[in-house]
Amino acid sequence: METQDFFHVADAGTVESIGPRARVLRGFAQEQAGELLASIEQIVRIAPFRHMTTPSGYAMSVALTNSGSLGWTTDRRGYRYTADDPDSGRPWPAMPAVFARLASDAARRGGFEDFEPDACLINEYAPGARLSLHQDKNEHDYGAPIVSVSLGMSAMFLFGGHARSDLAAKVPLHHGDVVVWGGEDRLRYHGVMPVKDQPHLVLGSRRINFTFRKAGR
Ligand code: MD6
Ligand code: FE
Repeated sequence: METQDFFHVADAGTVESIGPRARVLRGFAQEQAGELLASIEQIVRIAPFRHMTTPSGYAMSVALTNSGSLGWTTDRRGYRYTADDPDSGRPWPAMPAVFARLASDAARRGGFEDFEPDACLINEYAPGARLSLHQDKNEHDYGAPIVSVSLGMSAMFLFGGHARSDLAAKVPLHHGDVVVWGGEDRLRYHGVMPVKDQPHLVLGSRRINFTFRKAGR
């Protein structure tokens, strides 16, 4: 047992509704965390974390990489999914079976059957890194949900509405928590507040988040 998780053990297994079709599955990925981190180590050997540039010319404070047949990227030309890592010109590393199974199991628990992700975006946060309010709308089909897994340091997730100016709920996410959303909530604005430096016993001063999507056809 990790001491920082001690305070979250009580809620492991509980499900919180943050929208009609949006759920936080507390601790859902806790048992698999070690396996997930070992897989990430393999992935970043092939496709290292990097700070991508947004279309407006800023370097993202979050570092990212991908696994799966499609990977999300951004540069001066815009946001898109690509089959190849633009840094290496080679395909993104395959999605490990353990990832795909976790995503599908979590989706079912969150009310979405038959989720088969083809993309896993992996975000790495150092203290101070943040993600401004955005919609996930580069995917081909909004019928599939998104499954988001948090590991390492805790973060305050912002869950807004369908307009950027809508008031956003603050949802703390801890090591092992999984968020599932889709349906009428699929395009809600969301983001992450600057991550505070409260080191995690396994990951230290890092937060890792992966979001699973069905990006292609
Ligand atoms: C993060 N997550 O938690 C960033 N997007 O680090 C996302 O942007 C996100 O958690 C769509 C669905 C769930 C998410
Ligand atoms: Fe997102």
